[in-house]
Amino acid sequence: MNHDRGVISRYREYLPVSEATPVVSLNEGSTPLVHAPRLSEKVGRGCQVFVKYEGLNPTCSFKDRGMTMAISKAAENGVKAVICASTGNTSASAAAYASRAGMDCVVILPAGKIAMGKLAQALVYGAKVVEIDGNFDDALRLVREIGEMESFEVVNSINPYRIEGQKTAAFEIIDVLGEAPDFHLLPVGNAGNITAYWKGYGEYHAKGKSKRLPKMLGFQAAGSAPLYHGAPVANPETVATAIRIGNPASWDGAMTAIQDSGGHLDIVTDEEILAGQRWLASNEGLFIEPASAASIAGLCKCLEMEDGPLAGVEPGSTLVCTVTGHGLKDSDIILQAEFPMFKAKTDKADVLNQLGLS
Ligand code: AN7
Repeated sequence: MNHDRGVISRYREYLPVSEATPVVSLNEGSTPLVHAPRLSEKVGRGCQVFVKYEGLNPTCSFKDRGMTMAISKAAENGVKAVICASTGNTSASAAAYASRAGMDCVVILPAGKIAMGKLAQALVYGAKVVEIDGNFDDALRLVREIGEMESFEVVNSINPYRIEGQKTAAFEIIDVLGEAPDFHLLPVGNAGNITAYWKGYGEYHAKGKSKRLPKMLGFQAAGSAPLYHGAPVANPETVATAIRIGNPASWDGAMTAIQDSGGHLDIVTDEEILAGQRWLASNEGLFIEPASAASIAGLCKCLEMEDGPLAGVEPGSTLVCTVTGHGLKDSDIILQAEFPMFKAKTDKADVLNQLGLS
């Protein structure tokens, strides 16, 4: 049976696939571009903000777009085993698509720094999980070394097929809006996604599918901001474990996207990230993981800046924030925080009393 859904089947003519490529897909992509009325109000001037909700992919992050390409090409090349380093989401996605393709999957993870939901995913999909006493950058270095052995195909974003698949998110946005947004905001970790979006916007523009290119605004966590500081960070730290990365693989791609688009690179603190996460959940009904909230926190920060990239934003502009992963992947971070809860006896009067309604 022909698989008629997923990003390869829908964007085949823009991707390096052929009849000989066995498509390994879990119907990724086609994620909602959700209008955000309260965020739009915050921006003001009749601007419209949309949220590209990538947590609704099959493994609940944007990584599935690139992974369908990487695993399909690996299958075409007769690969039997794949390997990746990960802060969590890449490993969940690689494990799922490898299982679908009947391949072995090894994932190398920084011990104790992976959100529980992501670790559970890698395990249940059947990956061999190796925890190391090091960070993501150490894990990626190991993967590069092991990947030189013929028996493993590396499916980190140093694998160019990953970027190819991920660029389809930009296509979807233009397909829905009928034009590219004026601004595109997203979190930056290993920097593959911002590189991929810029490639996607460029390719659709060249085909005449859009008249303009967006300004790309990238946001790193303040404690893990090598691009912002212009040098690798030896010991990156942030509550947003997905972007706890000190030496991004797609460094040049990210800087090109920001410079060529006339965009902006900035940092957001852990407090701003967590506030952005809660704000989006409690005001727009969208639960996203902390790393994803870097784009929301970044938008809020830019709105406060007097001469930032959104100062004097043209009335009626369109802004898209990519939110990269689902909030349920890291529910611990919510449950550890101090949200008020009520305890009551199994008794109507007491429930109302505890709620202050009696
Ligand atoms: C939710 O899974 O690097 O800048 O190993 O999981 O393309 O790296 C994850 C990255 C943003 C950053 N949001 O994207 C991994 C990994 C979420 C993420 C990013 C990641 P890139």
